[in-house]
Amino acid sequence: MTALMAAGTSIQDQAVKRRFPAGFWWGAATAAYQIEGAVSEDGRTPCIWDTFAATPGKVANGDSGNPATEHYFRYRDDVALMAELGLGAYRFSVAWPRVRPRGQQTNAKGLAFYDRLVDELLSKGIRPVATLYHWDLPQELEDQGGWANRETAHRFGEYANDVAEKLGDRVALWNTLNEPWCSAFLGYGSGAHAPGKKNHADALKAVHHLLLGHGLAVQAIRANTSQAEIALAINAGVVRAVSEKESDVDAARRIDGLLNRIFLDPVFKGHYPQDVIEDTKTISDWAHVQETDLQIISQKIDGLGLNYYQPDLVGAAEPGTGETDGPYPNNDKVKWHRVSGPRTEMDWPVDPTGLEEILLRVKRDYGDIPLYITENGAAYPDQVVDGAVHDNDRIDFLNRHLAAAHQALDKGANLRGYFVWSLLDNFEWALGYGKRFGIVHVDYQTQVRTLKQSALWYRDVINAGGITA
Ligand code: IFM
Repeated sequence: MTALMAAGTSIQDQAVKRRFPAGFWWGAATAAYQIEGAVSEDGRTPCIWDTFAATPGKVANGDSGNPATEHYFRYRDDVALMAELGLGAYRFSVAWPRVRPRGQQTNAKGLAFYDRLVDELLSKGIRPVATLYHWDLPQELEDQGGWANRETAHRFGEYANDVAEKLGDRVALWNTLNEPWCSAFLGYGSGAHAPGKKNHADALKAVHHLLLGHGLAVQAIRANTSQAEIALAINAGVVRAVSEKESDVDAARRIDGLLNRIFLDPVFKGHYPQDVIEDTKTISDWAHVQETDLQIISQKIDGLGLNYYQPDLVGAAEPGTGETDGPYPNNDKVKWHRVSGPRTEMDWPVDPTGLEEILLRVKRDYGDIPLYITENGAAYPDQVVDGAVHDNDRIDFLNRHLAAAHQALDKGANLRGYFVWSLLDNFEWALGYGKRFGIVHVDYQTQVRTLKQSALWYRDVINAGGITA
């Protein structure tokens, strides 16, 4: 028996009240820029987050993705931890600037890292789930217009081809994009994320070019493997109106359009939602959408990843009182309201009902697509005390969300797997290292990893195949 097993709180003996289907994928997720560090290793060149983080005032404490958790050097130990927890799947992202430094030719050394990682995972019986774009656009491509430039979609397709050629025989599930909403609306709308641009017309172009890149990547992956399952991961959410007043309901429709349907409709229905086009016509003429693009975007995929954290509660803004510099075009028409109840350290409300709702909504509106919860988790102010991290809030958060996911399964959602965000504490983008999402604590001075109680709890959930409440 390992020390880890001795320390865990076994739930196998207790009655499992909510059992997940046999073959359910129990996983954890990370992203390259948030954990790898090694930003100049083996030919990697800067991405937009290196540049953004080096710009004073953009990231809390002046933090950057270097050295993060040094996963690039410590991946073997990290995979050993995953194996000890009993993970059945690991969702990581591939760093575009490692594989194609400066966005140009393929870099064999960069690809070799993911080759080693995938083999290491397989040697421990863990399914590799690869995300191709988790926000680390090579800086040179941004200098040519980034996602507001159609060419970036083509560069993405070429990069996807490199990765699929190398890993296509072993990756179990591909996510082309992670949360394109963030890339487009935080990157080019509010500017809170890299590249820090504030131009809503460009944000809408970015949406389209990200989706086009998704479609081109699907083609590239299919060309390299016959066995791959392909999906994309979106931060779909539930948008609730603060009252039944027509104007509040309309505000919820507007935000639902720009958060959910602007991505889901093109991918699963082959067109953009008409109301979104109408809502944004003063900002964009949508001339960037070319005739055959939607055929490429709506190619059949095999699943959908949903990253769920919190619902939105919105209403109409009184004229002149709304925010003008938020992520959304016409943001000033909508007012955000505070959801009551407990909150995480991100100040995000804890509301698992939204997870059940979004899983069932996708089935109702888009069909019986295999679904994966590709991210779900919470930041809390964890501390190591006598070698342990008692993160009971996180255990409660995860437990309640798994219960909601189970409820959705009971009601017919085609849910195949669940990935905790995150395996390790990591670089939380503009908030730096201050927010800890990991089930494994990382001491950034020493790089020592400590399994939090939530990791031990999750190990037991995986062993038992379900939760007790
Ligand atoms: O850390 C991020 C991740 O990169 C994308 N989804 C949300 C997480 C928490 O903010």
